[in-house]
Amino acid sequence: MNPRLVLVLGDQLSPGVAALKAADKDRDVVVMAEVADEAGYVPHHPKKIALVLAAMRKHAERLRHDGWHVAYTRLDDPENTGSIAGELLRRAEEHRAGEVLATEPGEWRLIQLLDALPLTVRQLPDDRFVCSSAEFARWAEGRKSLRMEFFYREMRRKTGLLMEDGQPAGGQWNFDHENRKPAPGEVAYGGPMQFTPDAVVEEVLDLVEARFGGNFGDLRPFAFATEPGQARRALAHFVSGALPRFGDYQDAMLESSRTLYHAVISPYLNIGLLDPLEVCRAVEEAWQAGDVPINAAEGFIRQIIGWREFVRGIYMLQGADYTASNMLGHDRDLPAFFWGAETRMNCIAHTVAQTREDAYAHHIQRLMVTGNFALLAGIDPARVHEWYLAVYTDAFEWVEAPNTIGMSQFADGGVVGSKPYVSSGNYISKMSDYCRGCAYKVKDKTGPGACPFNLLYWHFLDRHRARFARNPRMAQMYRTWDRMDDARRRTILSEAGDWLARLDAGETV
Ligand code: FAD
Ligand code: DLZ
Ligand code: SF4
Repeated sequence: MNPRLVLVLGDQLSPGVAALKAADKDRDVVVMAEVADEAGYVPHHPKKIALVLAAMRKHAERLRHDGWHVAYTRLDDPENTGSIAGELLRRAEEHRAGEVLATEPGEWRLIQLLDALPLTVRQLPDDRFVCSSAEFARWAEGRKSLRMEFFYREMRRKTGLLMEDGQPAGGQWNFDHENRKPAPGEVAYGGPMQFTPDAVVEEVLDLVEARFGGNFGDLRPFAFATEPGQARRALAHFVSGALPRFGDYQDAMLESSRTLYHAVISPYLNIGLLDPLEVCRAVEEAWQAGDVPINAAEGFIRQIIGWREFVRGIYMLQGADYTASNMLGHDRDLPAFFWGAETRMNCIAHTVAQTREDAYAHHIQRLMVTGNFALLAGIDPARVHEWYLAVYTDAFEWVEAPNTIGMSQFADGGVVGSKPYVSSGNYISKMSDYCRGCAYKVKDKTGPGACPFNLLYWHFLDRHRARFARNPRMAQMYRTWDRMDDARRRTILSEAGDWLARLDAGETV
C-alpha cells in the first residue's frame, strides 16, 4: 500500500492532533515544512517565526522518537519549494503518495489551498478545541445575535468546569464585577517563566536573524518555551505566582510591569504545546485547593473556554471573507508609529515599544490602547488586522481576526461584540500610569495639549451617529455629547479634524 502524507503545520504541534490520530505509523509519512510563504504572508515578528520554527524542529524530533517517519524541510534546504502546497507535491512524488491527511488549518487561506491541490486531501476537524466548528454552527443557528456569555455557560456545562451539582460554583456564572481594578502600586510577581535558548533554539535564532532580521521586532533576547514540558512549567509558574491576582488586575496597565498578572500562555496554547482543557483543569484544581479565589479562577477559565472557543467558532462560521469586513467604511492608512516611528502619545509609544521587544501585549493594551486608537482614528481594518497578525507570537488568523476585525474594530458590524470598544483618554488614565509621562494632558478636552483620545472619541461618535445613536448601550454617550453646547462640539470636531490632518501629513503627533 502506498504511504499517505500526514501534514503537520507549525501551529499543530500537539501530540494527538487529528491527522496523526488517523494515520498509521508503519505506513504513512509525516510532512513538516519550514517555508517562505508561511513566514511571509505578513511580516511576522522575528520572535514569532523563531518560536514556530524551533517548536516545529523539536516536535519533529519527538515524532521520530515515537516511531514516525518524518519528512522535514528546513527553511534553508536547497530543495525547499517555498510553500506548503509545493512541499506536499514534492513529497507526494518522492514517496509515491496520492493522499494527504491534514488537520484543518486555522486559516481559510490554507484550507482553500489544500482543497485546490491536485491530490486527495482529507481535512479532518481540529479537535483541540472544546467546541467543534459543527457544534458551534448548531449553537449559532437561529440566534438573532451571538453572545459570548451564553455560549460560555454551555461550555461550562459541557466541561463541568467550576460546576457544582449542575450549578455554577460560587452561585454565579461570572464574577467580573469583582475584577477590573485600576493599576496596583506595585506588582508582586516577577513575570512569566523565561527559558534560556538551547542549541536547537540558537540555530533557529541565527537563521531567523539572517532571513528576517529586517522585520519589525527584536529577536533577542528570546525566552519563550519551545517544547511542551517547558510550557507546562510556565503554566505552573503562572498558576502559583500570578493567578490569585489575575482577576483583580486583568484590565490594569503599568509602565513598570508589562505582563502584570497575565499568563502569557497564548503562544503555547495556539501552537499546541499546551492543551486548553489541561490549562483549565490546573486552574480549577488551584481553586479547589483554596489557593485561588473564585473571581480569578472563573475569570481565567472564561477567557479560555469562553472567549477563545467563541472567537474560533465565529471565524469558522463567518468564512473566508470575514477579514475583508469594513462595516464602518474606515480607510485611513496605518500610522508609521505602529511600526515604531515616534509619537507623543505615551500609551501608544509604550505599547508599541513593548510589542517590538516582547512580541506580547496583554488584552487591554491591544483592545483599549492600539485597537481603540485605530478605531477612533478610522484606520482601514484590513491594515489593522495585518498588523496584529504580524506582531504577536500568539497571532494565528482564527483567533486574531475575530478579535481585531470583530471585537476591536467593529468592522463586522456587531457579530463579535454588541458595541464598539471606544473610550476617551479617561479610561486609559484610570487603568494605567501612562498618562503621567505623556506629552498630552488627559484632563484637557480641547486645546493644544488635549489628549487625542479625548478629541477622537467624540469625532468617532459624531461621524457614526446614524449607526450607533439607537444602540441602548451607547445612548448615554450620545446624551452627554448632545448636552454640550454647540460651540464646544464644533471646537472638538474641528480640533479632532486638525489632529487627523497632521497625522495624515506624517507629522509626529
Ligand atoms: P491572559 O490574559 O492571561 O488570558 C489567558 C488566556 O485566555 C490567553 O492565553 C488566551 O488563550 C485566552 N484569551 C484571553 N482573551 C482572549 C480573547 N479575546 N480571544 C481568545 N483567547 C483569549 N489572542 C490570541 O491568542 N491571538 C491573537 O492573535 C490575538 N489577537 C488579539 C487582537 C486584538 C485586537 C485583541 C483585542 C485581542 C487579541 N487576542 C489574541 C486576545 C488576547 O489579547 C490574548 O489572548 C491575550 O492577551 C494573551 O495573553 P495572555 O496569555 O497573557 O492572556
Ligand atoms: C506562522 C508560521 C510560520 C512563521 N512559519 C511556518 C512554517 O514555516 N511552516 C508551517 O507549517 N507553519 C508555519 N507557520 C504557521 C502557519 O502559518 C499556520 O499553520 C497557519 O497560519 C494556520 O493557522
Ligand atoms: Fe494616551 Fe492620552 Fe494618556 Fe497620553 S494623555 S497616555 S495620549 S490617554
